[in-house]
Formats: sequence, structure tokens, C-alpha cells
Amino acid sequence: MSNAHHSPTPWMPSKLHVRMIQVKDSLRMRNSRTIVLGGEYGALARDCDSHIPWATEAIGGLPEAVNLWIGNDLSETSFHKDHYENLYAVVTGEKHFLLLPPTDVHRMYIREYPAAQYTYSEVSGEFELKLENPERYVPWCSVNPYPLPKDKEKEMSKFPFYYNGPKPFEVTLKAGEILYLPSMWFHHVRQTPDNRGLTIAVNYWYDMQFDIKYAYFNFLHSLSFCKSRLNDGDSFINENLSNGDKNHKEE
Ligand SMILES: O=C(O)CCC(=O)C(=O)O
Repeated sequence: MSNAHHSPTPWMPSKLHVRMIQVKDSLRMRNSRTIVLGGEYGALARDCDSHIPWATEAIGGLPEAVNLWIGNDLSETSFHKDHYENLYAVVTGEKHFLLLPPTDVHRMYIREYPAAQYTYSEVSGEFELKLENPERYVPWCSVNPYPLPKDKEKEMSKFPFYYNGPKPFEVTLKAGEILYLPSMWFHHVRQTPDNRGLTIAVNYWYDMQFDIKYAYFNFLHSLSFCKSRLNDGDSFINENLSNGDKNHKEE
């Protein structure tokens, strides 16, 4: 999740991440690149490079977005994929990734979830999760790879393709290291904080090529959709995704 607040706030909730520098270049605005040095976090922009020269050269263009991720030991990003080539650099603390290739889409049990945003409440002094209005749904992975022991059996029976299949790659990234996370790979992220209780990272999202890999992914995705129709009653597999994921940047 990326977001920015406009009123002074005491601190962010553990699962809120902040997009620091946004390079707006949506698919609709390809020829009019606008660089927005993101509002209240703009002062931090000069502390990080605006791109990674070797990646820019290899990929053939500047990043579309540079994101700042600040978290503590409770922060966790659930399984999803992004339509970006991702160069992920840890500044302090450690990040722990679980990684699965796009071809494992049938193991992620992608479903439609309502979109929501954290909003700071002056009344309660807490962040509250508010559903978007008008209602909007986004496809997202259902698998929680780290269920509580009491929920493990239930989770295993709900998501057998995930739990009975090959284990995801596990990568720990330390301060000063960069991970190249290829586009459309599923990733789940946790962290170990530094001695001040923080993990800070910056990542560079480069546009991906919507080439054969993307077409192949959508083909596999549509197969898992067909499977859910054949196994009538299997409500876990991609029920609502007959349109593939062509409209989504993240999932
Ligand atoms: O650092 C995190 O918690 C999530 C990172 C992520 O999802 C991404 O870089 O796309």
C-alpha cells in the first residue's frame, strides 16, 4: 500500500508505507512525464538517487516511481505481484522476502477484495481503515504464508496448492543490498528492524514490457479460472477474474 497524509499525524500505523517520490508516467501519460517530488516527504528526496544507472541502462528507461518503505517488526506486506521491474534497496534493518514465479499464479488463490485506505481520526487519535466510496474491488492473493499455529490446519486445507507445493524462495536483504525482483513475481515481505526499531528501504519501479511473459501469465491465469468453473464449488480459485488482470498495476 502506498499513501500520503495531508494533516500532521503522530506516527504511521505499522502497515502503512509511504510513497516518497512519485514519477507520474501512467500508461495514459507516456509522453508527458511529470515528476512529483511527493509533498510532505519531498525533503527526503535529495537523500536518495533518483534512479539506478545500470538498471536504467539495462531496462532502457528511468523509473516510473521511487518508493520509501518504513516499517517496524509488525509490518508485513501480503503476497501480491506488481507490473514493474523492481530494484529494492534496504537502507537500515533487514527485509525478508518470499518469492514465487508468475507461473505459480494458481497457488495464490487470487480473489477480489474491497479497496480501503487508512485515514487518521482526530477523534480517536488512531488510524482507521475506511472502505473506498464508491466501492471498488481489487484482485489480491488470499494465501497467508505465516498463519498462527491455531489457524494452520484450516489455512492448509483452504490453500492446498500453496501449502502442498514447492516452498517459495526465501531471500533476506540486509542494509546496503539490492534485490532485483522481476516483474510479476509474487512476493510477501516481512522485516527485522534495526536497533532503533525501524526498517527503511527505497525501491525503484521500472516499467515492464507487456510481452510474451505477460501473455503467458494471462493464459495461465485464465486456465485456473476455467478450473474453478469445472470444479464447481471450489470457491477459492479466481472466481471473479474472467477478465484477466489487464486493468491492474498491482495484485
Ligand atoms: O517492503 C515491503 O513491505 C513491500 C515491498 C513491495 O511490495 C514492493 O516493492 O513491491
